[in-house]
Amino acid sequence: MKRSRTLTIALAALATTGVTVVAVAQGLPKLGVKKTYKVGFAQTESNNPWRIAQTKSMQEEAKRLGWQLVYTDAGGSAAKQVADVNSMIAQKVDAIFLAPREEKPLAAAVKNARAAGIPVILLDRNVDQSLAKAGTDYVTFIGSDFIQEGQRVGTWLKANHKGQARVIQLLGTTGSSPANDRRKGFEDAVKSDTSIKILASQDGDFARDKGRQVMQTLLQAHPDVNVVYAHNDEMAIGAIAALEAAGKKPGKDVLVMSIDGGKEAVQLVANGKINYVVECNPRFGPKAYATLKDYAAGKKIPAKIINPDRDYDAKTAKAGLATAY
Ligand code: GYE
Repeated sequence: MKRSRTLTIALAALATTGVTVVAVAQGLPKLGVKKTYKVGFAQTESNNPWRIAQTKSMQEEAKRLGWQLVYTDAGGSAAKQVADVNSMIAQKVDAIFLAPREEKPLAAAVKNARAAGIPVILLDRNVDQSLAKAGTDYVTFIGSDFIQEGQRVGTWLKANHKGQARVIQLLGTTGSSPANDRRKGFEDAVKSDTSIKILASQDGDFARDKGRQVMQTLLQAHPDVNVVYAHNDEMAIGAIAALEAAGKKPGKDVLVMSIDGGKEAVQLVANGKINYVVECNPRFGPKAYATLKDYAAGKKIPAKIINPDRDYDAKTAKAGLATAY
């Protein structure tokens, strides 16, 4: 390693005092080119088809490549996911793929891995950009543009609602990047339209039954709701159950919009109970490992790699069903 003259003098001076000097890494940990790798995938939870499809894609591609995959499931706990990453570090994996449950707590896990010399690639969710940065703390983020997803829902609503739109927004997990960004994109898109009013926005944790419960409660406070925007399919499906239990017709009395585009939701679009879905593709495997290989080969990796996403409405849902995950 080439050191500056000043640094060499400073190190020599410190050595005489008996202080041990640990070199602090600048930039990302290196990764050598190898035939196979042992990599970690720290999943956030497995309670919905989106997560299951993502895990399957990561496992299948590792198998196809002949790589060893250390898989953990944090079961919906950010603290467990931090511990999972630490255990991967202890097992000396070559690299870590992380789907960070929440933006802030998982930034610390990214930094732990970096300090241990293990490169991290973020999958599907991001970390707080003021705490950890692409190109320094982690290699890149691979996933959808969540702000754009929210904007697409807002734009669709502006073009398709009739009269006054009274919206209930079911938010994804508090502190997660898709919840923050899907809200921002949507609210920015509808802000200028005075015929759209957001009655309430509440956390449904990206989960079906939580979405149902939250919708049931909000329906009592806002019986005049005529639009539901759910940050994922699961909460939309939960909301549909609550609407039907209250005697309303989802898709007709109440417009329903969501994000993800799983088969069940796309089928509901075809059946007319959901009006509009923006896809968020969970099939990360091939792109994730190809990106790691590029990184090992010394190629320049962009700070973000954005997946292209389709959308589904009454006209396109049937045709899209076959390829929806
Ligand atoms: O929409 C949801 C999942 O982070 C993009 O998390 C992902 C979201 C996805 O649990 O269904």
